[in-house]
Amino acid sequence: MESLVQQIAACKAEMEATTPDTPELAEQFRIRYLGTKGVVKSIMGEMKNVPADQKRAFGQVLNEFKIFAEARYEAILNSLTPAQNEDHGLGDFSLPGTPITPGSRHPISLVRNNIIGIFQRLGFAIAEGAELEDDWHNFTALNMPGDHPARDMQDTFYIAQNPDWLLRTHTSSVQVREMEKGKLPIRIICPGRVYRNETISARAHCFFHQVEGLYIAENVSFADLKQTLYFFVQEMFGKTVKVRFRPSYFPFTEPSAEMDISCLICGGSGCNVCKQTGWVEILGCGMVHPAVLDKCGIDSNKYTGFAFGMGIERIAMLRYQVKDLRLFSENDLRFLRQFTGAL
Ligand code: 2NM
Repeated sequence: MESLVQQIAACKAEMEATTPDTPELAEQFRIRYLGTKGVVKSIMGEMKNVPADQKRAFGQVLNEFKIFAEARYEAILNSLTPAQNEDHGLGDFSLPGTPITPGSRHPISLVRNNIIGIFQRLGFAIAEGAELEDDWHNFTALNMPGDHPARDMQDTFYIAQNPDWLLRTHTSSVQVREMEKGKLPIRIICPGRVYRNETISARAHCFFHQVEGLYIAENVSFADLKQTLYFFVQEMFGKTVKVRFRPSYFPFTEPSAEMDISCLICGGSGCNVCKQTGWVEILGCGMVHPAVLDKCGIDSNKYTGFAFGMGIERIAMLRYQVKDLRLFSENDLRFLRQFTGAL
């Protein structure tokens, strides 16, 4: 123990006498005294040879020595000039950083969240699924067999390795999967990206975003469909909005309809947004076709349901008066920054 105390004293003196004046020398100092194979560690290792009755006292000496060594190293670092200490050829680290401007939600996300929120308040749950689908869930289960003309209108992208696989053309495929689970009633809202093989223009793209809804239970009627969608547009566009339903056709619903709202721009008097009609189309809807229910394993004698689908881009274009759909997928910050704080 006596010799160890002497060793420590000598080591302290040595440390005080060394004055490394470059970062490299300071690092050498650290390695020699404080490194994993350094002097401090090796003297610490002597603890095991100290007689039991002296361990306590020696422990204190050792601890004080370690603190001394660390303080000495700290002092050496501080004595280096700021440039030596901080500039590793990368500039002056004491300068303020480049500010990072906070981002904002994408307008499609804003509108999607808004739509989802309204239906959630009506008791709809969110259901999501894969963008890569098989023929059955995207087409056949929805009353669109291989030779159906509606397939031309929803031409999509097929996967070369397996002709049964494709990029979904609507989120109805998620609804088919929910129906197949067989748990009723079903009240779901399905947001997501969908694909169509279209020539790209200001009004069409090879992908867009959709929200589809589905409600299946006993005694669900077309009146339920109309009232639900009327509530939705009042929440979305304000209480003064008017609606109209026009008969339409979808293979998966019967009857089917298209819903228009009174033009938000001119209030119905006629402008170029509504093409002088006073009305703008916002979604398609209908009563789920009994053949679709049966294909999905639901007893069409017991259950009825309604479904609807809308394009988020379309609603966002109306809400923000965006004239070209391509702006939503170009990632131009001059466009996207305009939605900071929107909604
Ligand atoms: C629409 C319009 C009308 C629809 C139908 C179904 C399902 F799975 F229940 F058959 N899902 N979505 C539907 C009905 C979608 O979009 C314009």
